[in-house]
Amino acid sequence: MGRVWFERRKLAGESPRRRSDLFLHIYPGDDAGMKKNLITLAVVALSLSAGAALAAQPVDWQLSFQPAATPIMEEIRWFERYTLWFIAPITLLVLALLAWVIVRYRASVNPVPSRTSHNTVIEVIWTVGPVVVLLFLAIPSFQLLTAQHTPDEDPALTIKATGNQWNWDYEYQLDEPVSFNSAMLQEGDRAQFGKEDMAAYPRLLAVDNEVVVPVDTTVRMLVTASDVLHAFAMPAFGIKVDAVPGRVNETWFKATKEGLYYGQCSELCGKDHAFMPIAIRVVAADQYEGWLQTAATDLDGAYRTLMAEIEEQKTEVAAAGQ
Ligand SMILES: [Cu+2]
Repeated sequence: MGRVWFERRKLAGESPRRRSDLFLHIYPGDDAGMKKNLITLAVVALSLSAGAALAAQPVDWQLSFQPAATPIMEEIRWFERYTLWFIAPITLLVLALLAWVIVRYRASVNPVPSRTSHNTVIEVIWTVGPVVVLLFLAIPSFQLLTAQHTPDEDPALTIKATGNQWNWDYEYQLDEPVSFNSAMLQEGDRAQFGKEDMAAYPRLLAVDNEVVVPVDTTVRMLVTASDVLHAFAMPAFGIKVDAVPGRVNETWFKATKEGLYYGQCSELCGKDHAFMPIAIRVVAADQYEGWLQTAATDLDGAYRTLMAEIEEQKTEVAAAGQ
């Protein structure tokens, strides 16, 4: 593979929002209160770490990325942290130099400024230093860029997404193609679709018909548009690609965690741009096969069966855990 730089790191899906909140509220002003808060903190931290695997949608006050659901997104998260190791020290160094110059060379203590205009050593350092830093950033960056355009294996499934004002058409490119439209779930339709759970099917992100894909499978996405520019984006998968009328763009993903993932159109496309979400449900291979077989003739029935299977699975897991 030649991607030696990317020793993949399993990154914990922590939630910055809660972390900063807790930091602000942890010290109540007295020791007894502090102890109580620390216990609460521990309980909250435990429950957060347990829930992190399911977080496949934005959370309030989120500061960082969503937890990764594909190897590419894990690499993106790794690269973001890696670049911070360069950005933070450089910013602090520049800040310190500025402060030093402002204080040490202010007019009142340094009335006669130096007239020095060249210093070879310093000039070599400030040329070579940034070049080295840029090399350290460029090499893993280009490797990540290449990886994003190169699937690990031949895609087992191709899905075409067509952006419309303001919903998406999906077409599974199989011998017997399956195609359907996916639009934002209307509040009044929750009961009809069995999507009353506001946490799993959040307002403005939930859709009527999700894209269903099997887990651990390389999926090719062909992306286009029927009217104006849109963009197909799925943060947890690390993909974002323009949907351009008359042109077919391509991307791919391999989701390694089952779950329901949300994205949004990411190109300003008109008045309802904010109301054409994208939802992808990653399920076990047999669940996907079952859904696909029914979907061609009875789409609603296919979703109902699939959702019932997933519910049953959850109940079994919960029962096994007790
Ligand atoms: Cu759009």
